[in-house]
Amino acid sequence: MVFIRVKKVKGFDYYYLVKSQWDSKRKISTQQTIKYLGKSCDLRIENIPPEYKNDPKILSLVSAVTTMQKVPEQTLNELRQNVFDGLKSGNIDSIIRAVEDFRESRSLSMFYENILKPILYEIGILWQNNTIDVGTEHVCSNMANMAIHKLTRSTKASNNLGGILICTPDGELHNIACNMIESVLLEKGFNVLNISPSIPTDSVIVHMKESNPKLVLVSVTLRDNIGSALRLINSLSSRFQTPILLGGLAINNCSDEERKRLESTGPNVTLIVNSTIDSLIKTVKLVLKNHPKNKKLYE
Ligand code: B12
Repeated sequence: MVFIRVKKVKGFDYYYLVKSQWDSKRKISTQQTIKYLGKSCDLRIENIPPEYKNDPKILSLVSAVTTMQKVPEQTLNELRQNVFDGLKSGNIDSIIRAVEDFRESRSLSMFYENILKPILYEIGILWQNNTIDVGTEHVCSNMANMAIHKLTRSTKASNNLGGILICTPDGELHNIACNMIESVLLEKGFNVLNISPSIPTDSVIVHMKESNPKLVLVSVTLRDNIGSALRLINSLSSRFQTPILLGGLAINNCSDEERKRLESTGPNVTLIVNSTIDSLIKTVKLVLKNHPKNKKLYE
């Protein structure tokens, strides 16, 4: 599997093209840097070695980054500042006003990926440094969820597109990413059941039985919840053959050993590392297309 790894140094993103391989002798997965791609603002498709240029995940990231490169950094920073101010002051109308133009000329997923996500990451740093208090962090995250809700224009779901169940492991209260992913999937006409955040594994099983989804997305944010995620996917994959995609901050940052343990729970479990929402949507379509019941629908 080839993917682009992001390293943040002094506020700038640097990209590396990385290959993840399973070493069957040592029983670990190893990661080898294929190429250093430089600063995100310098990323070009020409920098990608020819053999990886058609990889959907790589294409999607390069396309998202290069489209954003066309928006002047100053415009992006002003928008981020407006949205951040709206989140802190609880002014939902100002957030929606600030976003509408961007959303029309770009896309909702780009707003989430390039504006809202970096603000939330920044909020995490400010909270960690005690620059903002917990109350402000809560106001911001509640407002982020409200904005996502207001921005979601669901397209009439075709009953055949989906259904997708989104959940987090027991104990995981972070669900803004789940709501963003749900929002984009709804906009694209998928049937989605978002049962995040934290519910007991038994409840997830009940919902699986009731809704019979064709795909499950599990989002894990806290490092401490890797164990809980492991128990959840173990339990799901021993009962259902439904494909499970596992992602989120904790998955992006987990060790090779943890990754291997998660992946070895079952053949239907796939870890998605550092993917954008757009490339996740492509993966979702691909998984659903390969689902025996859907072959005709997605051809
Ligand atoms: C908002 C927030 C909260 C809110 C959450 C509200 C809510 N409804 O979600 C509240 C206040 C509840 C909270 C609580 C806590 N939090 Co908090 N929180 C955050 C914050 C600021 C933003 C999270 C967020 O929404 N990010 C934006 C989303 C869009 O990014 P993302 O999750 O990475 O998702 C992207 C990808 O990862 C991917 N993705 C996500 N899910 C999936 C799933 C699949 C299948 C795929 C393919 C991809 C994918 O797609 C998304 C878009 O690109 C982060 C800071 C940060 N860096 O994220 C801290 C942070 C996550 N929290 C942290 C901590 C420590 C806590 C607490 C333990 C604090 C405490 N002492 O109480 C509690 C734990 C609560 C719990 N049991 O879960 C730490 C985690 C550190 C760690 N190593 O695990 C962080 C990183 C802050 C920090 N800098 O230290 N938090």
